[in-house]
Amino acid sequence: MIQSWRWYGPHDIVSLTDIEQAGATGIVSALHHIPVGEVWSVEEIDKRKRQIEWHELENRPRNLRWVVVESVNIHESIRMGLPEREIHIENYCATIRNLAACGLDTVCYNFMPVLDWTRTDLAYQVPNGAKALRYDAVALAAFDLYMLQRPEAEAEYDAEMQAAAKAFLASLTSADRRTLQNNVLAGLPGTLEVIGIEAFRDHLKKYEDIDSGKLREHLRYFLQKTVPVAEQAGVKLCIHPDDPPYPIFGLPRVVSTEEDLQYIVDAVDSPSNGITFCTGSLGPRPENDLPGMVRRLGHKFHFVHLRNIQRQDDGSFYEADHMGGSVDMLRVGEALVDEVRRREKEGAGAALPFRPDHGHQMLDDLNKNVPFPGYSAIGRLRGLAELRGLMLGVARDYDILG
Ligand code: DNO
Repeated sequence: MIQSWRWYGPHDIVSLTDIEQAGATGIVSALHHIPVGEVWSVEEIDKRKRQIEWHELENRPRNLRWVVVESVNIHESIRMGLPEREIHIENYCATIRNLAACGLDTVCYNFMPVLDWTRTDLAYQVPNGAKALRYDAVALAAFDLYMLQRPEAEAEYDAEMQAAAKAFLASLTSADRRTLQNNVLAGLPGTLEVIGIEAFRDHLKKYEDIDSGKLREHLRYFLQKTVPVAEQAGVKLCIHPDDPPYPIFGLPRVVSTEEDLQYIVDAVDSPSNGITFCTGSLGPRPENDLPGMVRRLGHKFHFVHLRNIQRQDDGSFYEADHMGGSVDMLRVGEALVDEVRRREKEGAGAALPFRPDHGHQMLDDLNKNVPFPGYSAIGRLRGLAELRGLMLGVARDYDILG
């Protein structure tokens, strides 16, 4: 297993030296400055690779390797099944080939319409004073019903939730409302861009006629076109689950359950059609049996995000310590180590990269301005240290982290 760490590029407040000191050897990065849908050129990819792997000042290689591209994002026309998806799929294939030419072989992506991950609170204080990301079902309903004023929303929430949402909204100052809106609409990783409420309404409108059946078809179409290209180039695509793993704002979701994942891997049978297993994204749905998913689908995992969440009574959750919360991380760790052992036996190599997904904002990081929520240094350092210990303890073998 490769201990890896997400790095947003030269503007990240966490430096590559910090990451080396945290004990990671794999870097997860993307060319966030290239607009979604455009081709990543060999030149740009190589430039980032060199930034990561070569210590310019000391003129020596770093002990870091760019192991996963997270993410090459999918153009909205592909999710919507529009005619112009053809050009964007072609561009996606060109990017896959260019990445392969630069020695990159693992590409993560997601298939969430309009927004990437969604939270309502980016500074939720846990009892020890650290800050975490939280999804509050009542706050989301309040935003949906009374700020966004989505026409279909009223029919989707029961009377109790509507009353709670109304009371919650009444408790907010206008500054609180602005913060809530920004938190919900700030879903795109690696950008500081927050779309406005009008633009968001327009995006939602475009999905009026796209239900989960159609979205699945669009995903299958994308896979049928890209997976053969990836296979030929020796690249492994791995889809990231929805976060949270259920529909919000009436938008369809198709990567939320084991059945969804099974559908996806069956859609195109190829080693290049795989999964990014993310415990924090799949965890909010109590019926998702995470250790079981590792046992049944682990052979399709190309990348793993380990993060815990604490489920709360009303459908809310917050990001808990990596070893605390509702996800049984111990059992997940055991199942992952077994999967890696299975690969070793088959001679397939054990190079499965995992990363501590988000971490708490804690200690000195509480005084810093953290541009990318969840991605301060110290909370992830703690997470990685705990996960490293877990894997070593379960495997009873230092080579497991080779
Ligand atoms: C959140 C991440 C997601 C993930 C993308 C994958 O921090 O887990 O942003 O990178 O959804 O495409």
